[in-house]
Amino acid sequence: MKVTVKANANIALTKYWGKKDDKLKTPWNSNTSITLDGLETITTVEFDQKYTCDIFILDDKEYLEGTDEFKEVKEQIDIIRNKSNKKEFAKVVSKNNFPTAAGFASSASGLAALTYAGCKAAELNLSTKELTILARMGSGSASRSLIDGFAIWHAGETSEESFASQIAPKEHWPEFRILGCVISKKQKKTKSRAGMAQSVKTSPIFKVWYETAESDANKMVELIKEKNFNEIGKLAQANCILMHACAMTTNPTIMYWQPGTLEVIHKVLELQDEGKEIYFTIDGGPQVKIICQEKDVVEFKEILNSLESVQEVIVCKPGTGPRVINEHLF
Ligand code: 2P0
Repeated sequence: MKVTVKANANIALTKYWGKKDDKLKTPWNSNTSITLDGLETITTVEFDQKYTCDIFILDDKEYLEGTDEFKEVKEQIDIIRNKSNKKEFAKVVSKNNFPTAAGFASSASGLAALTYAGCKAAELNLSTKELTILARMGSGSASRSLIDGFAIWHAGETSEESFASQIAPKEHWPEFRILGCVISKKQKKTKSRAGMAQSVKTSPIFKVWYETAESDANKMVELIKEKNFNEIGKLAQANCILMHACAMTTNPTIMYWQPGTLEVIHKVLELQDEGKEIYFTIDGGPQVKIICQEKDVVEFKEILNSLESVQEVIVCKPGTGPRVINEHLF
Protein backbone atom coordinates (compact mmCIF):
# COMPACT_ATOMS: atom_id res chain seq x y z
CA MET A 1 0.00 0.00 0.00
CA LYS A 2 1.29 3.42 -1.01
CA VAL A 3 0.62 6.26 1.45
CA THR A 4 1.36 9.95 0.87
CA VAL A 5 1.40 12.50 3.66
CA LYS A 6 1.88 16.25 3.80
CA ALA A 7 3.43 17.60 7.03
CA ASN A 8 4.35 21.11 8.06
CA ALA A 9 7.51 22.49 9.61
CA ASN A 10 7.34 24.15 12.99
CA ILE A 11 9.19 26.96 14.67
CA ALA A 12 10.20 26.66 18.31
CA LEU A 13 8.95 29.51 20.50
CA THR A 14 11.13 28.10 23.31
CA LYS A 15 13.90 25.86 22.02
CA TYR A 16 15.27 22.33 22.24
CA TRP A 17 19.06 22.30 22.36
CA GLY A 18 20.61 19.22 23.94
CA LYS A 19 19.77 15.56 24.50
CA LYS A 20 19.73 14.10 28.01
CA ASP A 21 19.74 10.55 26.65
CA ASP A 22 21.33 10.10 23.23
CA LYS A 23 19.85 6.64 22.74
CA LEU A 24 16.27 7.51 23.74
CA LYS A 25 16.60 10.98 22.14
CA THR A 26 15.01 12.69 25.13
CA PRO A 27 15.79 16.39 25.63
CA TRP A 28 17.15 18.23 28.68
CA ASN A 29 14.20 20.62 28.67
CA SER A 30 10.62 20.81 27.47
CA ASN A 31 10.12 23.09 24.48
CA THR A 32 7.24 24.75 22.65
CA SER A 33 6.40 25.56 19.04
CA ILE A 34 3.93 26.62 16.45
CA THR A 35 3.30 24.40 13.44
CA LEU A 36 3.57 26.50 10.27
CA ASP A 37 1.26 26.49 7.31
CA GLY A 38 3.05 26.48 3.97
CA LEU A 39 6.53 25.15 4.85
CA GLU A 40 5.84 21.57 4.00
CA THR A 41 7.25 18.17 3.17
CA ILE A 42 5.30 15.67 1.08
CA THR A 43 6.37 12.05 1.48
CA THR A 44 5.20 8.84 -0.19
CA VAL A 45 6.07 5.50 1.45
CA GLU A 46 5.52 2.01 0.07
CA PHE A 47 6.63 -1.32 1.54
CA ASP A 48 6.73 -3.96 -1.20
CA GLN A 49 8.39 -7.28 -2.06
CA LYS A 50 9.48 -5.83 -5.41
CA TYR A 51 12.13 -3.68 -3.66
CA THR A 52 15.48 -5.38 -3.05
CA CYS A 53 16.75 -2.63 -0.74
CA ASP A 54 15.42 0.54 0.92
CA ILE A 55 15.28 3.50 -1.46
CA PHE A 56 15.26 7.17 -0.47
CA ILE A 57 14.78 10.06 -2.90
CA LEU A 58 14.61 13.66 -1.63
CA ASP A 59 13.92 16.57 -3.99
CA ASP A 60 14.65 14.32 -7.03
CA LYS A 61 18.03 13.18 -5.70
CA GLU A 62 18.62 9.59 -4.61
CA TYR A 63 20.56 9.18 -1.35
CA LEU A 64 22.45 5.88 -1.15
CA GLU A 65 23.70 3.83 1.77
CA GLY A 66 26.60 5.63 3.44
CA THR A 67 24.96 9.07 3.41
CA ASP A 68 23.56 10.69 6.58
CA GLU A 69 20.22 11.27 4.84
CA PHE A 70 19.81 7.58 3.96
CA LYS A 71 20.81 6.51 7.49
CA GLU A 72 18.24 8.83 9.09
CA VAL A 73 15.42 7.48 6.92
CA LYS A 74 16.50 3.84 7.22
CA GLU A 75 16.66 4.03 11.02
CA GLN A 76 13.12 5.39 11.14
CA ILE A 77 11.83 2.79 8.66
CA ASP A 78 13.56 0.05 10.73
CA ILE A 79 11.71 1.21 13.87
CA ILE A 80 8.39 1.11 11.99
CA ARG A 81 9.24 -2.30 10.46
CA ASN A 82 10.06 -3.74 13.89
CA LYS A 83 6.88 -2.39 15.46
CA SER A 84 4.65 -3.66 12.64
CA ASN A 85 6.45 -6.93 11.82
CA LYS A 86 6.77 -5.80 8.19
CA LYS A 87 9.57 -7.60 6.36
CA GLU A 88 9.56 -5.77 3.01
CA PHE A 89 11.95 -3.05 1.96
CA ALA A 90 10.52 0.43 1.51
CA LYS A 91 10.65 3.11 -1.14
CA VAL A 92 10.47 6.63 0.29
CA VAL A 93 10.15 9.69 -1.95
CA SER A 94 10.06 13.17 -0.41
CA LYS A 95 9.77 16.76 -1.55
CA ASN A 96 10.26 19.98 0.44
CA ASN A 97 8.80 23.28 -0.71
CA PHE A 98 11.52 25.26 1.15
CA PRO A 99 15.36 25.22 1.31
CA THR A 100 16.60 22.02 2.96
CA ALA A 101 18.97 22.27 5.95
CA ALA A 102 19.26 26.05 5.85
CA GLY A 103 17.61 26.85 9.19
CA PHE A 104 14.02 26.05 8.35
CA ALA A 105 13.17 22.88 10.18
CA SER A 106 13.12 20.47 7.22
CA SER A 107 14.04 17.57 9.49
CA ALA A 108 10.90 18.29 11.56
CA SER A 109 8.44 18.22 8.65
CA GLY A 110 10.45 15.45 6.94
CA LEU A 111 10.52 13.05 9.87
CA ALA A 112 6.91 13.89 10.80
CA ALA A 113 5.74 13.06 7.25
CA LEU A 114 7.91 9.93 7.12
CA THR A 115 6.70 8.65 10.50
CA TYR A 116 3.04 9.31 9.74
CA ALA A 117 3.16 7.90 6.18
CA GLY A 118 5.41 4.99 7.21
CA CYS A 119 3.07 3.90 10.03
CA LYS A 120 0.01 4.12 7.79
CA ALA A 121 1.79 2.22 4.98
CA ALA A 122 2.78 -0.47 7.50
CA GLU A 123 -0.81 -0.57 8.79
CA LEU A 124 0.34 0.40 12.26
CA ASN A 125 -2.43 2.16 14.13
CA LEU A 126 -0.90 4.48 16.69
CA SER A 127 -2.34 7.32 18.78
CA THR A 128 -1.04 10.86 18.21
CA LYS A 129 0.95 10.57 21.45
CA GLU A 130 2.59 7.32 20.27
CA LEU A 131 3.33 8.87 16.86
CA THR A 132 5.06 11.85 18.51
CA ILE A 133 7.26 9.45 20.53
CA LEU A 134 8.17 7.59 17.34
CA ALA A 135 8.84 10.82 15.42
CA ARG A 136 11.03 12.01 18.32
CA MET A 137 13.26 8.96 17.80
CA GLY A 138 13.84 10.17 14.22
CA SER A 139 14.31 13.85 15.00
CA GLY A 140 13.37 15.64 18.19
CA SER A 141 11.61 18.63 16.67
CA ALA A 142 9.56 16.30 14.40
CA SER A 143 7.49 15.31 17.43
CA ARG A 144 6.07 18.86 17.50
CA SER A 145 5.19 18.83 13.76
CA LEU A 146 2.64 16.08 14.44
CA ILE A 147 0.57 18.58 16.40
CA ASP A 148 -1.89 21.05 14.91
CA GLY A 149 -1.32 24.67 16.02
CA PHE A 150 0.66 25.30 19.22
CA ALA A 151 2.62 22.39 20.70
CA ILE A 152 4.74 21.42 23.68
CA TRP A 153 7.25 18.58 23.68
CA HIS A 154 7.41 17.42 27.30
CA ALA A 155 10.99 16.54 28.23
CA GLY A 156 9.97 13.59 30.45
CA GLU A 157 12.31 11.17 32.17
CA THR A 158 11.42 8.01 30.24
CA SER A 159 10.76 7.44 26.54
CA GLU A 160 7.00 7.19 27.17
CA GLU A 161 6.99 10.50 29.03
CA SER A 162 8.84 12.35 26.27
CA PHE A 163 6.04 13.19 23.85
CA ALA A 164 4.41 16.22 22.22
CA SER A 165 0.89 17.47 22.88
CA GLN A 166 -1.30 20.36 21.86
CA ILE A 167 -1.35 23.64 23.80
CA ALA A 168 -4.02 25.14 21.53
CA PRO A 169 -5.32 24.42 18.01
CA LYS A 170 -4.60 26.83 15.15
CA GLU A 171 -8.17 28.21 15.42
CA HIS A 172 -7.19 29.55 18.87
CA TRP A 173 -5.14 32.28 17.17
CA PRO A 174 -5.55 32.56 13.39
CA GLU A 175 -3.96 36.05 13.37
CA PHE A 176 -0.60 34.82 14.70
CA ARG A 177 2.13 35.10 12.02
CA ILE A 178 5.71 34.03 11.48
CA LEU A 179 7.65 35.80 8.72
CA GLY A 180 10.57 33.66 7.57
CA CYS A 181 13.37 35.90 6.32
CA VAL A 182 15.67 33.98 3.98
CA ILE A 183 19.22 35.27 4.43
CA SER A 184 21.16 32.47 2.80
CA LYS A 185 20.07 29.31 1.01
CA LYS A 186 23.45 27.64 1.59
CA GLN A 187 23.48 24.45 3.66
CA LYS A 188 24.63 25.13 7.22
CA LYS A 189 28.08 24.17 8.48
CA THR A 190 27.15 22.56 11.79
CA LYS A 191 24.10 20.30 11.84
CA SER A 192 21.92 20.75 14.93
CA ARG A 193 22.41 17.18 16.11
CA ALA A 194 26.21 17.37 16.26
CA GLY A 195 26.13 20.97 17.49
CA MET A 196 23.84 20.35 20.45
CA ALA A 197 25.80 17.25 21.50
CA GLN A 198 28.94 19.38 21.62
CA SER A 199 27.11 22.11 23.62
CA VAL A 200 26.04 19.53 26.24
CA LYS A 201 29.68 18.54 26.65
CA THR A 202 31.47 21.88 26.49
CA SER A 203 29.30 24.98 26.94
CA PRO A 204 29.97 26.51 30.39
CA ILE A 205 26.40 27.87 30.39
CA PHE A 206 24.63 24.65 29.40
CA LYS A 207 23.05 24.18 32.87
CA VAL A 208 21.80 27.80 32.90
CA TRP A 209 20.39 27.22 29.42
CA TYR A 210 18.31 24.11 30.10
CA GLU A 211 17.05 25.20 33.52
CA THR A 212 15.91 28.54 32.08
CA ALA A 213 14.47 26.85 29.00
CA GLU A 214 12.39 24.43 31.11
CA SER A 215 10.83 27.30 33.01
CA ASP A 216 10.42 29.28 29.75
CA ALA A 217 8.47 26.39 28.19
CA ASN A 218 6.05 26.29 31.13
CA LYS A 219 5.58 30.07 31.01
CA MET A 220 5.05 29.94 27.23
CA VAL A 221 2.17 27.46 27.62
CA GLU A 222 0.31 29.90 29.88
CA LEU A 223 1.04 32.92 27.63
CA ILE A 224 -0.25 31.06 24.55
CA LYS A 225 -3.45 30.10 26.37
CA GLU A 226 -3.89 33.77 27.42
CA LYS A 227 -2.97 35.02 23.88
CA ASN A 228 -0.54 37.46 25.47
CA PHE A 229 1.24 38.45 22.26
CA ASN A 230 3.91 40.83 23.54
CA GLU A 231 4.98 38.61 26.45
CA ILE A 232 5.20 35.64 24.02
CA GLY A 233 7.41 37.68 21.69
CA LYS A 234 9.70 38.85 24.49
CA LEU A 235 10.03 35.37 25.97
CA ALA A 236 10.64 33.71 22.57
CA GLN A 237 13.31 36.27 21.71
CA ALA A 238 15.10 35.97 25.08
CA ASN A 239 14.98 32.17 24.88
CA CYS A 240 16.44 32.25 21.36
CA ILE A 241 19.29 34.53 22.44
CA LEU A 242 20.16 32.22 25.36
CA MET A 243 20.14 29.17 23.06
CA HIS A 244 22.51 30.90 20.66
CA ALA A 245 24.69 32.05 23.58
CA CYS A 246 24.92 28.38 24.53
CA ALA A 247 25.86 27.48 20.94
CA MET A 248 28.39 30.33 20.69
CA THR A 249 30.06 29.30 23.97
CA THR A 250 30.44 25.72 22.73
CA ASN A 251 33.93 24.48 21.92
CA PRO A 252 34.48 24.68 18.96
CA THR A 253 32.20 27.71 18.59
CA ILE A 254 28.88 27.23 16.80
CA MET A 255 28.04 30.50 15.08
CA TYR A 256 24.83 30.27 13.04
CA TRP A 257 24.46 34.03 12.66
CA GLN A 258 25.67 35.71 9.48
CA PRO A 259 26.06 39.49 8.96
CA GLY A 260 22.60 39.44 7.37
CA THR A 261 21.15 37.80 10.50
CA LEU A 262 22.42 40.75 12.55
CA GLU A 263 21.07 43.26 10.05
CA VAL A 264 17.58 41.85 10.64
CA ILE A 265 18.06 41.64 14.44
CA HIS A 266 19.08 45.31 14.62
CA LYS A 267 16.12 46.37 12.50
CA VAL A 268 13.74 44.44 14.78
CA LEU A 269 15.27 46.05 17.90
CA GLU A 270 14.91 49.47 16.27
CA LEU A 271 11.24 48.80 15.51
CA GLN A 272 10.70 47.60 19.10
CA ASP A 273 12.11 50.93 20.33
CA GLU A 274 9.46 52.63 18.19
CA GLY A 275 6.79 50.61 20.01
CA LYS A 276 6.07 48.10 17.21
CA GLU A 277 4.87 44.62 18.11
CA ILE A 278 7.67 42.67 16.41
CA TYR A 279 10.06 40.02 17.80
CA PHE A 280 12.62 37.61 16.35
CA THR A 281 13.66 34.00 16.79
CA ILE A 282 16.42 32.01 15.07
CA ASP A 283 17.13 28.27 14.84
CA GLY A 284 20.18 26.34 13.67
CA GLY A 285 20.95 28.56 10.69
CA PRO A 286 21.20 32.18 9.58
CA GLN A 287 17.50 32.78 8.82
CA VAL A 288 15.52 35.08 11.10
CA LYS A 289 11.91 34.28 11.88
CA ILE A 290 9.80 37.28 12.79
CA ILE A 291 6.98 36.86 15.29
CA CYS A 292 4.11 39.25 14.57
CA GLN A 293 0.35 39.56 14.02
CA GLU A 294 -1.71 39.67 10.83
CA LYS A 295 -2.48 43.39 11.27
CA ASP A 296 1.24 44.28 10.84
CA VAL A 297 2.27 41.84 8.08
CA VAL A 298 2.10 44.26 5.12
CA GLU A 299 4.11 46.95 6.93
CA PHE A 300 6.77 44.58 8.35
CA LYS A 301 7.14 42.65 5.09
CA GLU A 302 7.91 45.86 3.23
CA ILE A 303 10.51 46.92 5.83
CA LEU A 304 12.18 43.49 5.83
CA ASN A 305 12.21 43.27 2.03
CA SER A 306 14.01 46.61 1.88
CA LEU A 307 16.99 45.18 3.84
CA GLU A 308 19.98 44.35 1.67
CA SER A 309 20.56 40.87 3.11
CA VAL A 310 16.96 39.64 2.98
CA GLN A 311 16.46 37.53 -0.15
CA GLU A 312 12.87 36.54 0.49
CA VAL A 313 10.15 36.86 3.15
CA ILE A 314 7.89 33.84 3.61
CA VAL A 315 4.61 34.56 5.44
CA CYS A 316 3.39 31.64 7.57
CA LYS A 317 0.10 31.21 9.42
CA PRO A 318 -0.54 28.65 12.17
CA GLY A 319 -0.65 25.26 10.46
CA THR A 320 -2.18 21.81 10.74
CA GLY A 321 -0.64 18.51 11.70
CA PRO A 322 0.06 15.84 9.02
CA ARG A 323 -2.66 14.75 6.65
CA VAL A 324 -2.97 11.99 4.05
CA ILE A 325 -3.27 13.16 0.44
CA ASN A 326 -4.15 11.24 -2.70
CA GLU A 327 -1.43 12.50 -5.08
CA HIS A 328 1.50 10.08 -4.74
CA LEU A 329 5.08 11.11 -5.64
CA PHE A 330 5.71 7.83 -7.57
C1 2P0 B 1 14.22 23.60 17.99
N1 2P0 B 1 16.36 22.97 16.86
O1 2P0 B 1 13.70 23.56 19.11
C2 2P0 B 1 15.73 23.68 17.94
C3 2P0 B 1 16.22 25.09 17.83
C4 2P0 B 1 17.44 23.74 16.29
C5 2P0 B 1 17.51 24.99 17.05
O2 2P0 B 1 15.17 21.14 17.09
O3 2P0 B 1 19.08 15.57 16.65
O4 2P0 B 1 16.84 18.42 13.96
O5 2P0 B 1 17.21 15.33 15.04
O6 2P0 B 1 16.74 15.58 17.48
O7 2P0 B 1 15.23 18.17 15.90
C6 2P0 B 1 16.86 21.00 15.55
O8 2P0 B 1 17.16 19.78 16.04
O9 2P0 B 1 17.64 17.49 16.16
C7 2P0 B 1 16.08 21.71 16.55
P1 2P0 B 1 17.66 15.93 16.34
P2 2P0 B 1 16.60 18.42 15.42
O10 2P0 B 1 13.52 23.65 16.93
